[in-house]
Amino acid sequence: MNEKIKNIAKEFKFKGNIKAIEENNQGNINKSYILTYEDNNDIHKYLLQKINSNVFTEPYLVMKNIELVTNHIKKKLKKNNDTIHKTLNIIKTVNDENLFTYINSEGEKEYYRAFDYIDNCFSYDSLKDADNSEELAYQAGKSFGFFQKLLSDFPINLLGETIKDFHNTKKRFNDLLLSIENKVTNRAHEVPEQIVDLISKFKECAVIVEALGKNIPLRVTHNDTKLNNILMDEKTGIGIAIIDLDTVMPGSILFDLGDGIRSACSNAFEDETDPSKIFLNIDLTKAYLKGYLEEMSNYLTNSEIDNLGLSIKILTYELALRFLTDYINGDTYFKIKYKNHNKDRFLNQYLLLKDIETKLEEINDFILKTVKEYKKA
Ligand code: GN1
Ligand code: MG
Repeated sequence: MNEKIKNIAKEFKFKGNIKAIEENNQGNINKSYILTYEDNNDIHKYLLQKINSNVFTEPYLVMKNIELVTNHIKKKLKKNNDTIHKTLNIIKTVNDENLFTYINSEGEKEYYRAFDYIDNCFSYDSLKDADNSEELAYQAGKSFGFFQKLLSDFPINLLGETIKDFHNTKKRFNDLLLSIENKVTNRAHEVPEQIVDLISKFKECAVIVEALGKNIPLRVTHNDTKLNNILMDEKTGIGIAIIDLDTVMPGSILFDLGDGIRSACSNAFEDETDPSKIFLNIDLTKAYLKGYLEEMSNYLTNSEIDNLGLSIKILTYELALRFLTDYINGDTYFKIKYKNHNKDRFLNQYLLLKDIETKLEEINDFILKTVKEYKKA
């Protein structure tokens, strides 16, 4: 058993005796462990995470946001007698704090937090090989729609901005230009045509961030709506919980929809390198939108509806910028598994972006038609 983690676990109000520690390698940012405890004859499972404090420089603010948002969701679920859906439940430290901190042997401060582990669920990294992929895409869209619906009356001024400019396309674009200028590596020379093309798309891709807080309202946004952040019930297949609430912040719900479809409806994993496999699956996209709009049609403003389709393009553009910037900067942000990992991820998102552009008209028509249907309902 990992002795270090076992000792850290003693700092939390977990029930019973520790039986197992299992590392979970899904995320690109934090380190996660699944802990199993035995309490008399009951088994309890917990998720213990080390927060990446290079990325999340204000871990207490992250936890405050999560606490506020999950309390709001819990209250709503209770009021609606909803016993199907769940949300994250923070397990406090023995000192009743949201975080346990300690200084490691290198003198760095480490931050740990814990949640109940939501068991008997599954999640997907990609729907490409799933048998019932359309049903799953529908559930994915519905889950994030439901999440946003529950939070639609949350007082947005209570939330702090934990990562500044997280979905600020203009800032992400400038970061790419800076990385090219700074030349930490010479890697920008490997993809000159793609860079020229990204520059040409900048103006169109800046429209959401330019309208944010004006035409497009600020709302509670998850900001990391990857497919594997939805837990689906093993028996029913229903999406029951949205996890990974670290980036819950004020933003536009368009960020969530765009990022969600980029992630769930791509035909390939984010690091697939075979170009023939990288495209947006239009049937999955429609299924996702159907689920999302079923929940959200009556809560969206006209300016949000008008930009839903475009948001898919913009969020894919943004992630392409981010992977490329990190590649040029020498891979300091995203965890990589091999040398050109960020380059492969970039090229993947770039191809996905090109494909999305060819499908936007069809997507927009579908959105208008579907919103009309549900607005009546
Ligand atoms: C990161 O760690 P993970 O997989 O939840 C990133 C997201 C990216 C994603 C791409 C805080 O999320 O923004 O879309 O990788 N999260 C952060 O795989 O930067
Ligand atoms: Mg995340």
